[in-house]
Amino acid sequence: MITEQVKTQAFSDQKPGTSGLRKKVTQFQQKGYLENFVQAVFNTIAPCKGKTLVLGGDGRFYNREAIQVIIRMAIANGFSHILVGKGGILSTPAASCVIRKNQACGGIILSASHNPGGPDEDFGIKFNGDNGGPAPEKLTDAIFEQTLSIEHYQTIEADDVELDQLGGLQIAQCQVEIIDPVRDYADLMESMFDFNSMKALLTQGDFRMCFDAMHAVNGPYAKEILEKRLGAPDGTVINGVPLTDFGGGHPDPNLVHAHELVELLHGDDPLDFGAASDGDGDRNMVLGKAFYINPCDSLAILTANAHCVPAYAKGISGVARSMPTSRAVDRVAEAMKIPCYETPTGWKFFGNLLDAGKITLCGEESFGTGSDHVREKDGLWAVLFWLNLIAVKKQPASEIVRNHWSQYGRDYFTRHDYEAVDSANAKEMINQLKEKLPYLANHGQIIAGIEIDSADDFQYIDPVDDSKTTEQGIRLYLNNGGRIVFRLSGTGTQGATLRVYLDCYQNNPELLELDTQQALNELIQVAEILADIKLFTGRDKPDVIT
Ligand code: VG1
Ligand code: CO
Repeated sequence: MITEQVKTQAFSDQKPGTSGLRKKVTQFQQKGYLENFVQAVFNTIAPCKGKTLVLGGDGRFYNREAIQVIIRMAIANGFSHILVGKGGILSTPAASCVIRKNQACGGIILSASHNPGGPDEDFGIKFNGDNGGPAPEKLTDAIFEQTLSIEHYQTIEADDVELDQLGGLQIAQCQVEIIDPVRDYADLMESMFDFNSMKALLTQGDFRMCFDAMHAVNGPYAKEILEKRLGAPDGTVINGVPLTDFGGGHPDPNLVHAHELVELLHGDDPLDFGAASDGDGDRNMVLGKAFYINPCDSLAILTANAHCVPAYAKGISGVARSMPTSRAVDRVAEAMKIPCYETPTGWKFFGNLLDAGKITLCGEESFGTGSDHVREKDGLWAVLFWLNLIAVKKQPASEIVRNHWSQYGRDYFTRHDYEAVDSANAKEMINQLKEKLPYLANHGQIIAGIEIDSADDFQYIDPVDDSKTTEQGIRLYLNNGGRIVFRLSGTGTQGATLRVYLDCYQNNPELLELDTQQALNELIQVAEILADIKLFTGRDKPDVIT
């Protein structure tokens, strides 16, 4: 085999964001664009000789082409073993599982997660390390450095590998193995949850559910686990075939984009339980009968009830949530006398805490929940966790949530997204807020009748390796128990996306069932007065409210 050194031009825009490098497909199709980034990854983790690499993606447009390019490059760079999901498919949590199970040095996951797919839409690539988790900032910074000065990449001349046939193929020093993308993951799930009780729930009573895979990667996983192993009726999984453009939709499991599912949980003959996951299978939305479960509440409830699940029956060591996530889980941790960590947005910040055994469960407001079983958030895992709770507690989802609120109080939470706004204006808005911080923090300002207790720009020092991450969002604490957070998204591919997070605690038993937007209305006013959102975004309302 002859390794080719291909001369290439560096690109200046390959800095990974919250979760890998995400760009328009057309950008990835530029000559050398994908190759440069992949070579930068290999240079950073070198030497690759003799190591195992896991490779797969969410099946979106350009997935298969990119996989062929990466296989050739991985062989040229000296890997001795490449594990590729059949059809180029691996959900993000399954990739994490496969990396860990096979002691791989890491994996490359091709996904832009919840962003739409197709020739004019988004593509993405991220590297996960040997713990199965997203590369920490040290590593993504080093990869970015490499992309700035790269001059060559290495590849070989070889035919495309047949991705749709299980089995191994020796190419030069490397064994390329096409693996079942579902089996290891499904086995792991079966080892963690009370499948007997769940099977009884799904087959013996009148409980009816639906899982919306949104034509994204989780279809085959959900069919195997829910329909085959747990015996749910055929058709329980809808939109179960992964499509390169996700059927034209946004594979983002929220009330706006998963409307087909939402309709099945309402109306004359609503189902008992519904769930959906995103493009790469790491996010989840869970719904009870005509009842929405906020992801912040979900994390708190899973924590409070973890003892009902065999994998956590012996207890949990601690929990973590991303900063913008509501403080509902903090209240549970306090009652359980376990530590609760507050991290910046993005799963990469949970890795050290999980590896060090400081936490067992963690989550984000953005429909991400997970545990130490892998090092990624895990959509189907969260759905199975809820089914396990419903089965053993013998209560509908809504009752589990209401009981939780009556015990701990309720943290009303909402996120307002202003998508694809002008980047300069968005930055200017955040800068203005930063300038106001010293004043807001010290002067007990009263805005729209609410006093501000404190304000800061969130920074995080990792308790395991002391690495410091700054400028992670402007947060304001109000003396009515409310909190407002402003930050710019790190996953968008067009302009800037402003996220405004609002939450407020309520423990008056009479006020636990309010409409969320109404409950948070005062805070919404304060956010507008403080930040001039309408002016800077040019929008009179958010594009997406979750
Ligand atoms: C968003 C979410 C964040 C999540 C990230 C990746 O990031 O807010 O909580 O970890 O997406 O999720 P941002 O920077 O756009 O706010 V996934 O499922 O898109 O990999
Ligand atoms: Co995702």
